[in-house]
Amino acid sequence: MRNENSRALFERAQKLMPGGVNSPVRAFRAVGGNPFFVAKGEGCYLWDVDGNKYVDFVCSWGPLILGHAHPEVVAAVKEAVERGTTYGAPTKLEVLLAEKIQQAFPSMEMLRLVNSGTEATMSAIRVARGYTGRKKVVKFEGCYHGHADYLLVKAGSGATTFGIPDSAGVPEGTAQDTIVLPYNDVHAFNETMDAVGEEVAAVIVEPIAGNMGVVLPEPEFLKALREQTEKHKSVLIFDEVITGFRVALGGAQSLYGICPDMTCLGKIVGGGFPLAAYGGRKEIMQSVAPLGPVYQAGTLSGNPVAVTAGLKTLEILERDNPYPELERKTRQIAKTVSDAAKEASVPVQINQIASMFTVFFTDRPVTDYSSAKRSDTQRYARFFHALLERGVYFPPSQFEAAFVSTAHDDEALSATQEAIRFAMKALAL
Ligand code: KE4
Repeated sequence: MRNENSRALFERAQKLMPGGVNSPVRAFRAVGGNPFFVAKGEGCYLWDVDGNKYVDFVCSWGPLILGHAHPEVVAAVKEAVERGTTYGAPTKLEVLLAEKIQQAFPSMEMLRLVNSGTEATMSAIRVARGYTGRKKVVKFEGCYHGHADYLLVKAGSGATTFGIPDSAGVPEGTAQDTIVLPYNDVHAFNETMDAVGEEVAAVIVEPIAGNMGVVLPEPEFLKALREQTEKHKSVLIFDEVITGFRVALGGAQSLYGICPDMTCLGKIVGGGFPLAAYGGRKEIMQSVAPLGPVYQAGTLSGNPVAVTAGLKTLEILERDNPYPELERKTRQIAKTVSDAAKEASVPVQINQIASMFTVFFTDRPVTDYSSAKRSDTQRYARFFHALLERGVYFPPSQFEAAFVSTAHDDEALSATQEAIRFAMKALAL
């Protein structure tokens, strides 16, 4: 594939931005080689600045469940921009989006719109600490909740990819109130809560993990989190930044029937724009300024253009209910991977739910951070590049989720299946 234009841009970008990127996972460091620079996205395709075309399974790391530049979203955003781009004052649009979020997530009795998933989780934890008057936070190894200081402790996603799960620059004092436990380990969690539960302000979890690659909760796990946080009056926070509107309109909490005290949303809810949300029980959310003593604010929070994109996206998801079809397409891809891997005698574990999945290059089930880390990341890197050469773009890291959108049509999926068969054969050599 030609790549001189991407290479030239990458040269320039590296002089200006750390690693030449505005978010680490985009730098291809985990898989080697240089990132391509995107010229355009449309439907399930990306084109780079050298004219190469890719079937996109990154989907901007989750937001684009409707694919790139969905015509109805683009039209709505164009119209919104003509009415101005930001007012710093309340609008009807924010009321409409908040109502739609609440319809999908009844546990979010009151909510606030913010600009990123990190802001959502950071704010939710501050609110939980303000509401309970406690300091400790429990998180799980391999889960990534954004880059707020106290959450960058054994974090997943790029933090794991680059082997810096505990980031530099996070003072001891900050991290010491963060307790990190193994995901899916009910015994360790119960033991910890029995010991310090009364000091725990919040337990935050990805109810379906996406940031160590996809890892599903074991049946008893989420139940234990709910029971212990109820018993010790800690706030249970579901970080549904990936799973919200992805695995179902009502997210993982609607699939597993567990009602958290607070929920964080991002990605899909912003329709491809910087918009996220946090919320939960009214009694808790009433502690947020200007109602209560917990301060949280944002110049562009509830931005009318971003809200328009989010609102239109949720309207389309409600109208079309694409979830069964998305699951069918995703299972089709997963089956192709497992058949091709068997054919090539390459050991893989595929964790898939709804339209998110991860291909782990390991011969044992992946149920937590340590089993995910046993994966052969070199093999993943070779798989990634073999697919890329054939015009299929998977996440440039073993510890991320791949996504299918409503725009992935039969033509794109069969090209992808071809590429997967080719890539697996290349691995077997
Ligand atoms: P942002 O601040 O990146 O919008 O959201 C942080 C966040 C919070 N919670 C979960 C479950 C998340 O997955 C994320 C962000 N996800 C990563 C990829 N897994 C974003 C990609 C990136 O860092 O560039």
